[in-house]
Amino acid sequence: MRRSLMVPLAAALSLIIAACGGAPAAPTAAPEAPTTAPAPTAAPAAPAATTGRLEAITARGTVICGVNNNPLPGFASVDASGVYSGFDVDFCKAVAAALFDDPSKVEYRPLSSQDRFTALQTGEIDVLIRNSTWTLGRDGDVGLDWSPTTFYDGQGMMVRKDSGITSINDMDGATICVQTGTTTELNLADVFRAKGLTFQPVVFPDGDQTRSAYDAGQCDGFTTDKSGLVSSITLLSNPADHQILSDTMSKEPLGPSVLQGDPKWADAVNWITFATFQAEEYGITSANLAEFSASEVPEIRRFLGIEGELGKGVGLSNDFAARVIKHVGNYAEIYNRNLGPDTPFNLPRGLNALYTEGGLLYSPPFR
Ligand SMILES: N[C@@H](CCC(=O)N[C@@H](CS)C(=O)NCC(=O)O)C(=O)O
Repeated sequence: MRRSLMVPLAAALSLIIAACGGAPAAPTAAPEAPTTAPAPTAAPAAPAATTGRLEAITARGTVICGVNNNPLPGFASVDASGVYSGFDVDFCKAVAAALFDDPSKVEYRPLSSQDRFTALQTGEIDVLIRNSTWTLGRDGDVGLDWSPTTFYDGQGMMVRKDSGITSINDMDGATICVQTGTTTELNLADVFRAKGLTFQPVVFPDGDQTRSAYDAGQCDGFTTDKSGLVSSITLLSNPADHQILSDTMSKEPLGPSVLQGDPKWADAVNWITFATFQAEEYGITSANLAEFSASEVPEIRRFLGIEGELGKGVGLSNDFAARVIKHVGNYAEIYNRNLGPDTPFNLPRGLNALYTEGGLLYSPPFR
């Protein structure tokens, strides 16, 4: 019998869990597993954006970027002096670099999974770049527009190595720590139901609390995006005691989103994101940008804004791609800086490689 299954549920639910870096919190009483996917935010149908956000951001002089409110090392963290870093954060910087030729012109808004879409709906943030999955419901009912996927992910499951669990099929009757307001919660129910397995969700509104509860032995499994698991494992008391199962429970395409109804702003974010892919495809990096700037190749000249007025068409400067590369780098630089071989994560590119290298990253032409 797995250890947490031996803990009576009532006792488990009455445990007060010290959140890592947050206030102590008790888990929400585990609800019946959802069988249908509710709208992922409590907010009613979203208001359409008023147009003109790009102009408003330009006038403000900073872009307000929604990021994770809890440390997700590799994706978004803030240090003691308030400096943000991570893969998601670099895409916030890319937007600022494109708009202001200055990656520091970002106001970061830390957001929970529950609050993130409301922050777009109310206009509190300009863009959300917070390990958020593009789904039909969020595109439709929640009223967002999604930019190209910057990280193709899938939901995974972490368990203790000594649990004897080697696949989800071994988890019938398991207790599973999961965060509410996420696709994770919904997929978990779907996958276990489809497999004819039962489980007991132990639900938290906050990522730190979810991880801490698992770390404290309250659950047999901890489920979230595999990127989140790879990141979270580094925050556990004894990372070596845990493993991420090879099962992938869902598709989780993560990327920036904006409020629906402002196509100009959406276009700007889309093409800033594409610029990072295209720069990698061309082999243009922050280190060799100067050499490429002397290129006679027409498409390179167009891409870098040396010739033509392509940027202007989407409300950006013609050299917006060059600005992004100069300050933040191409996609490979962003990936390697935060998740690559020289980081604790050493995540293989996998689906996040360029289409030319067997992955899914593909930019439409800059012409
Ligand atoms: N990609 C999924 C999950 C995103 C998510 O919120 N993941 C958790 C676990 S990695 C998280 O970021 N938690 C931090 C927090 O909300 O405190 C989604 O968009 O719903």
